[in-house]
Amino acid sequence: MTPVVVIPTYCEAANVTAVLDGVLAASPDCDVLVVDDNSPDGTAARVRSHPQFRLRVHLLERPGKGGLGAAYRAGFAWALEAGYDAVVQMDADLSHPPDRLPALLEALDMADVAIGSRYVRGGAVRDWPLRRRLISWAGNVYVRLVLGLPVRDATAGFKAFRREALLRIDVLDSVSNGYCFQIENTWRASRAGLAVTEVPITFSDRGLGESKMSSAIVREALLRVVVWRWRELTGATTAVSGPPATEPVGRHDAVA
Ligand SMILES: Nc1nc2c(ncn2[C@@H]2O[C@H](COP(=O)(O)OP(=O)(O)OP(=O)(O)O)[C@@H](O)[C@H]2O)c(=O)[nH]1
Ligand SMILES: [Mg+2]
Repeated sequence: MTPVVVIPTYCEAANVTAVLDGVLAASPDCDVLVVDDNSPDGTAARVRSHPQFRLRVHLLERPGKGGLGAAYRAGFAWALEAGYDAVVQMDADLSHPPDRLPALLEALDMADVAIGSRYVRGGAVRDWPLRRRLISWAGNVYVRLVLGLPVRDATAGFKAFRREALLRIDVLDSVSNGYCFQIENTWRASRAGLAVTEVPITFSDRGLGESKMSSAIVREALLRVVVWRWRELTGATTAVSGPPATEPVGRHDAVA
């Protein structure tokens, strides 16, 4: 299985080289795709100057800041087109530990989607002030209750998908822009009946650079979650088309 790690960046010049080095060292089979939205701080130039550029490190440049969801959709489309069997999504700010990549990818032997989870046994959050912890905890409770998701970390952003899983959840048709994108795909995977597993990770606060989190991003998530549930209850929509899967969609490949 050849995996690719998709990393969206906006003004991550201070972090991007370290995250690339971390990923390449942690998982010798992995390629990396950075999706940069014309960062004014020269993030793309740092990627181009990486010794593995055009070998294991690739760069997709977009004309301007279009949101995390749109960047991931562009990156996933590139990865699917390129034929990768597994796709990992990961932040560039070193909040997601590259050394958990092998565990995440290994989990895809038995599951369609593997979530790097802060809230299962063995998972943790490091360096976050109490206020951030409470917001994250409350956000998770809200999402899990409203959408009824059977996972502990419903807002996680460090995830691995089997190729078939991305196709199954119609990921390119997802609609969220901000961090709601994370929730949307977990919801789509759950509703499609995919096998979703959680792998413990220790999440660290970003050390360098600025957060892109905003009240608009939080509002988008609060609102969309309620609208999705409302539409489900009124029969107006389902997350994905087609019947639910009864076993991991990629399982046969995994054991073959
Ligand atoms: N390409 C692209 N990347 C983005 C955009 N917004 C955020 N990102 C990247 O998405 C990842 C997550 O963004 P963060 O600002 O760390 O947001 P967060 O992790 O939800 O919030 P913090 O906990 O405050 O760090 C980082 O790698 C960002 O550089 C965007 O509009 N375009
Ligand atoms: Mg972050």
